[in-house]
Amino acid sequence: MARILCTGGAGFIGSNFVRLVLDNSDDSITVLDALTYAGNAASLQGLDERRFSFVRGSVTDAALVDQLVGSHDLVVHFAAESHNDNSLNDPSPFIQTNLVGTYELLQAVRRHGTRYHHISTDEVYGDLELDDPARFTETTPYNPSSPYSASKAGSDLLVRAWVRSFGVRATISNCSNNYGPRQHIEKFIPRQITNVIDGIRPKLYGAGQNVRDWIHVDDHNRAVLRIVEAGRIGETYLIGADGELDNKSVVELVLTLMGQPADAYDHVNDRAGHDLRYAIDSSRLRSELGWQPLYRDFEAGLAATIEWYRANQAWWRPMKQATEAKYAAVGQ
Ligand code: NAD
Ligand code: TDX
Repeated sequence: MARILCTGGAGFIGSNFVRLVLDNSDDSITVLDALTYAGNAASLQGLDERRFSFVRGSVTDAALVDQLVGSHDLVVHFAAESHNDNSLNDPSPFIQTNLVGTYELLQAVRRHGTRYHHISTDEVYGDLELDDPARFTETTPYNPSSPYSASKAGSDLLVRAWVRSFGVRATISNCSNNYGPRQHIEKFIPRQITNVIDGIRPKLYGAGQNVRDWIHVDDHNRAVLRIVEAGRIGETYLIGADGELDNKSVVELVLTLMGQPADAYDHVNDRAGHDLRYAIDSSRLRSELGWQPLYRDFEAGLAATIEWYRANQAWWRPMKQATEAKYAAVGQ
């Protein structure tokens, strides 16, 4: 029975992680979350309070972080500013949360000797050409494109340095694009689903050729648990489910599954510095730790996600207008 400190647990991946752990173990979880625009307390409603508690605060608050890390056995660090488009408009919170926040956590786990798992992204590797047979591996050089991915790359490198220089017991995982329930509607898939529900045409950046490597959020979180359980200290594991698809195909599939003509979308301004393609080679995770994705049918996973947004309009509706207004201001 471990006491887990989960940062960013009111966000998309973190809230699904909390539910997975509570449903499948006897562990207890404390969520530390600042409830920024991206955090949603409703994502944590109805959990068993004997094994779950919530602390509102920032990972940049050194005293709070030290106190919480000192009373837990394991830290899983999800908290981040996570949206590329926001990082292009204002990089400042990305530097604070992703770099300074990770630094404070590392200092605390160093003082207390606490096991630490660092959640990161495939975006630290930059992008691949559309016709490149290569995929990212654990030894691909870092080459981030946006302020978001640069801040995540920097935070990964802090972890590596704290392992090597201070003997911190840490692992890192870099995952590809997640989809599933409770994802903020600023992100690609839930934005288009909620647009269609609201009678707004989906918005495709540029020509829509960009490729993302989709994985269901529960498959990501099951991999994280496996790494925490059996991963080698100091190692990096790439998490991916062989889910490469271009954005145009994803929009067409959303429209078709929602009973609309497949071409009922608009092309809008492209993202500055838009990464072309991500693709993960997750051989290490599969061969060393025996992980495999359970969600192998993207269309079925997407259909279930659409159902979740249809059934949970109270969860996302309060943020819809402000989210679309922010995009409209930059022609997206
Ligand atoms: P999210 O934006 O949905 O959630 C982030 C959470 O962190 C929110 O609840 C927010 O309130 C909280 N937070 C932000 N700043 C904080 C601070 N200073 N202190 C405490 N809490 C703070 O993000 P997500 O999509 O769930 O991503 C979680 C993690 O997974 C991030 O580290 C991200 O880089 C990584 N990741 C995401 C994806 C993806 O496809 N979404 C893929 C790979 C890796
Ligand atoms: O309206 C849109 N139209 C569109 O074409 C939006 C919001 C996005 N896009 C494109 C941009 C990307 O090519 O869709 C793709 C996915 O966009 P996002 O959902 O913003 O994700 P991405 O930028 O790929 O980053 C995501 O995966 C890696 C997460 O947001 C990151 O946190 C994670 O690290």
